Amino acid sequence: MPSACQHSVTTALKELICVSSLFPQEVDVDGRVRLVMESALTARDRVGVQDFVLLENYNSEAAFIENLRRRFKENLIYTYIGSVLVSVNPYKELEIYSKQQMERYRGVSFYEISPHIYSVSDNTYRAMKTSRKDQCILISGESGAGKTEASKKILLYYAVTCPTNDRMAALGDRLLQSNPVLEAFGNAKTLRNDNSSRFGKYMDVQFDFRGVPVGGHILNYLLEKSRVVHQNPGERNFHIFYQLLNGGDEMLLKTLYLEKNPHNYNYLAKGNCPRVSSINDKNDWKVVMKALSVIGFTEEEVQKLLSIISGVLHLGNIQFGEGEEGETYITTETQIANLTELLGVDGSALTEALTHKKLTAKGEEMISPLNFEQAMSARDALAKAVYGRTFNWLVEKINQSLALKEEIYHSSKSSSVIGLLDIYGFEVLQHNSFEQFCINYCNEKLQQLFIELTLRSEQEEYETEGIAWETVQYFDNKIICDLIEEKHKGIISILDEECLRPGETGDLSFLEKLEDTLGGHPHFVTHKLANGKTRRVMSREEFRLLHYAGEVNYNVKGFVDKNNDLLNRNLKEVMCQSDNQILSHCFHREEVMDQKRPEMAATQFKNSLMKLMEILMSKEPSYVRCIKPNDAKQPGRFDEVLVRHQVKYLGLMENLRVRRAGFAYRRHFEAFLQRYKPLCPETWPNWHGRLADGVSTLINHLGYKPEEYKLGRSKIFIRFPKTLFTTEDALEAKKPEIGKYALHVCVYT
Ligand code: AD9
Ligand code: MG
Repeated sequence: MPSACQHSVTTALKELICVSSLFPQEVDVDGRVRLVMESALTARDRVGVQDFVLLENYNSEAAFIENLRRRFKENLIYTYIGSVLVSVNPYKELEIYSKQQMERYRGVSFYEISPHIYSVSDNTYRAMKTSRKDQCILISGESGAGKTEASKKILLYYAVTCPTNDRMAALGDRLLQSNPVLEAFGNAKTLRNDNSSRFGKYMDVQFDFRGVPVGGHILNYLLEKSRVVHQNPGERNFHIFYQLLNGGDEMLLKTLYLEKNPHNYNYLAKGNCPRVSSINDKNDWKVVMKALSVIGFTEEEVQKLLSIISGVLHLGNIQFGEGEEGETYITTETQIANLTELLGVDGSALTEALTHKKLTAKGEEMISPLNFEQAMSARDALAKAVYGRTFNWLVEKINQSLALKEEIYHSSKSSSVIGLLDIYGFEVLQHNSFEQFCINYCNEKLQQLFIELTLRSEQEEYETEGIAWETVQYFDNKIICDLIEEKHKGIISILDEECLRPGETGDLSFLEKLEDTLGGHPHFVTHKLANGKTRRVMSREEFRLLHYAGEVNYNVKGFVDKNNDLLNRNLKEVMCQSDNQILSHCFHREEVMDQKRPEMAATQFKNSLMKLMEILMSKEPSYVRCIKPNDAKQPGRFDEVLVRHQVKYLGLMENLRVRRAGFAYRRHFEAFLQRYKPLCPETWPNWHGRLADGVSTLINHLGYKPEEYKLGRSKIFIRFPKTLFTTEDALEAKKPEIGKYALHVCVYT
């Protein structure tokens, strides 16, 4: 297998001609290349084309879907649109991820080999090494489409195939082991996906100049904390709770005052779904415990962590009673005793803080009793805060373990990174709330980035270069991003305003403000019709957003509270004094003293997404577009309606049209001339005139036909790879005359 450096530029170019080859070279389940004895045409009929660019009828959505379907039936889940990888979730284990498979893809270009997530991984890695530019791989698709699996496969590919040394060997392990830990605490079974990511994750893998992985860093985004206290029917809380109850030995459970049965815990009983056939909690527990130790968590830290996790379960079992005068009291004293120990807090202070609120008015502190409802929500708010902050602590600890060590940092100034983005996918549930609103907003932003970086930038380049071009129409979802995030009049601003200056009816007055400001917006709908009548099919508590990926009705109930994300001050005070080090790290004294209101949840999320977009924009992107073939999570089922919908909203047809209508190569005049000037007596050894004239002289001499190329203002655009390939061959033939000189000039500028 050729390595990256052995792989000459000429070979790389030759690979590209495979794009126009119709012979579908495929890998069977054993990893062997299928040398089928059937004609290329019949083989193609069966397995489709491996790059949609090759579709004869590339404008037809039906042909696109049929190609996906044929390949899916043959277990060929990957297909390209140029360099974008489309992946269909097989919902079964395919034997295409072995170490031998990794070796096949190592150092081999896209076009030389069948499509695979390893090919994207490898090409990204080589691009980083040769260009020294930071890269990122953006994985998108709806919930259950296979994003997390794809990101794990990419990481594994790097851990296995990248060069390493003794000092760095452990880093690969730690990078890999961060996944089971974060999944245990941040993933859960939903109706859409048994292992649904309930947080967004962006991971940078840092490489030194030799391509050795030397560090990593994770950014996490908005964990769906509400799941800690509530789950919809058929859904579960975060995996870790069930892993602990199923996997923890008797002794451990005893010290945590836990019983094995999840039904005994209010926070686990709501979804009525303690077991999931595809999940083995007991085994996963072992995996997570091992992973924690590989990452470097001490035994004491693990024990504190588990105390917190069980503390959350005990919090959920706290019950309140109502006295004759409406005062609230706790009826479950044992829980308080357990919590005192597990959370390391003062029992009576906790009891007081769960039933009373501390206020400061005109410099004076006042204590006011909470009613039953308020006490319940104070308890739930505490459980969410404890869990959410512990999750952030986990990420922080993992980051410390992956951090680029100081001395390596200084010796590898030229290090580059590959960023992997795996977020929660677009989600439409029966009942959509604040969490779905944030998740779907995040997906809008990602789609916007895709448009910016592929569709728009490609077309804009033709425009700036003055290349005649038939514009491909696509839906630009900027209008929806603006609707959500615009200052003063976007949904998030209006929600913040409602939190700061609440109306009488809370969530409903938020909805009224939305209607007042956004009524009439083409992507915003409520039950009110323009003529003053009522839209029957919509509840009075809902607003509908017409997202790029489909319509979603959001119920406003809980929006204000969730955006406020407040925790009573006296509860914070209790937690600050905890002698559990994780908790005292998570709850700071300054926070209690600080009277300034922290940013609200949606605004915080918006700002973190803005930063993420900046990070991603500064890197060279590669795309993996994941598709979910059916809603039943079953292998072999390809639901055309569902797939068509995804193909539509992911903009895959537009992506293909832009790609097809475009030019395979573009080069700055200078780079082109520098490389190919030996092929023309007038440009060799040096051309002294204008660069554009030099290029014209050169290609006239080479006999390029007008339909094969276009000259822009600073670049030459070549339509077919074949043209360049022929030119490369001519250069190769000249080699004895000119020496290796020219071949060192990179053609990929
Ligand atoms: V969500 O937005 O986090 O809810 P994802 O991440 O897109 O979603 P995930 O990767 O978790 O989906 O995939 C869902 C399930 O599909 C996995 O648990 C696997 O059972 C299955 N899957 C996905 N990709 C593959 C694959 N390449 N091979 C086999 C797969 N199974
Ligand atoms: Mg996921």
